[in-house]
Amino acid sequence: SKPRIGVLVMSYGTPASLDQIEAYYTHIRRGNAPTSEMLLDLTRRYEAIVGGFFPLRENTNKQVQALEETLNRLNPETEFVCYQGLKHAHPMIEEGVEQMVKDGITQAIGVVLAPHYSTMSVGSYIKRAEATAAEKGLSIQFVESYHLQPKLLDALCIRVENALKLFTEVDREQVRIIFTAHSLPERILSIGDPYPQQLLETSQAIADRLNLTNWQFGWQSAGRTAEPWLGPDILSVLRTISVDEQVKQALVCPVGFVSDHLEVLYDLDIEAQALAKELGLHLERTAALNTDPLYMEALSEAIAVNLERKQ
Ligand code: FEC
Repeated sequence: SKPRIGVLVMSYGTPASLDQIEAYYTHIRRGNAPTSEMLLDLTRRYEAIVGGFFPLRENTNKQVQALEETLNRLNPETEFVCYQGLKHAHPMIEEGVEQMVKDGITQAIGVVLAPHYSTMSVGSYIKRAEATAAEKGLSIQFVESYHLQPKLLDALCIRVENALKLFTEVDREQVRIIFTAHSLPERILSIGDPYPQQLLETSQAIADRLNLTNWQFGWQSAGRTAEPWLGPDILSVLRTISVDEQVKQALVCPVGFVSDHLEVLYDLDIEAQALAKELGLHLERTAALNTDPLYMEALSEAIAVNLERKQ
């Protein structure tokens, strides 16, 4: 029979219902419960996003299912079985690994639904999966990043091209393109974390393929903590380009995210959009990848290459 490989598909996770927001937020804050003010603010943001609460859950479910189908279609000689492992919600990363073991999986690979490696993001997902796998005696390897995977770039380029068509009032050269990703605490720089570099490489690769010259990088969604986070933040970028550079059209392309969720639907579509309106800036954003077949193929190819390398 065919070899069977378990794939641990890891993603951020989102609450299951409004009354779960506090537990979710406490988990993100490593066991420290948020103040009632912080909780109210996060609840308000979830309530404001279009498409109802917590779209990330259904998007992740669909991505995991689509990835399993794609892997099995592209690799008919192997049986791939996908398992979810979420960072801050159930099924947690540890629960995903335990389920694999219960199902008799003996060979596994893990991948995160985020293309860029950082010790604080992908690295921490991997650490948790590795610890449980070691405890249970499961052999597992990981895709650490796939930020230059050709099909990922194809999918992102198509989205930039499509979004540029929304600016009918000017030539596309006049539209400032801002690639964004989730900010992280500045202290990642002192440990030589590859995250900022990988994000710039993805942005540059898209710009090169599409001959874009009018672009820059910005951070978004910095956490509400006392320490400094990587900047400039998208909101200050929008202010600067509008006030100091008289830019009137901008396109934001959140290359660090692969799904419609709070950080896209609130931080960009509501918060950044409100500021753009105030500034008189025509702001658009590229569509999220979600279950784009090209993204699913990019993930499948990154997994296949990693499996070959380790055999
Ligand atoms: O739609 C949803 O329900 C979830 C949206 C969501 C995504 C996401 C992705 C990333 N985060 C990353 C890092 C941090 C660090 C902290 C942090 C805090 C939050 C809070 C919420 C939240 N994150 Fe998140 N993140 C999402 C949601 N994130 C809510 C807490 C409230 C707030 O600050 O707004 C700070 C934690 C701390 O206190 O120490 C650090 C990174 C990503 C992108 C990569 C990935 O998906 O893993 C990095 C989606």
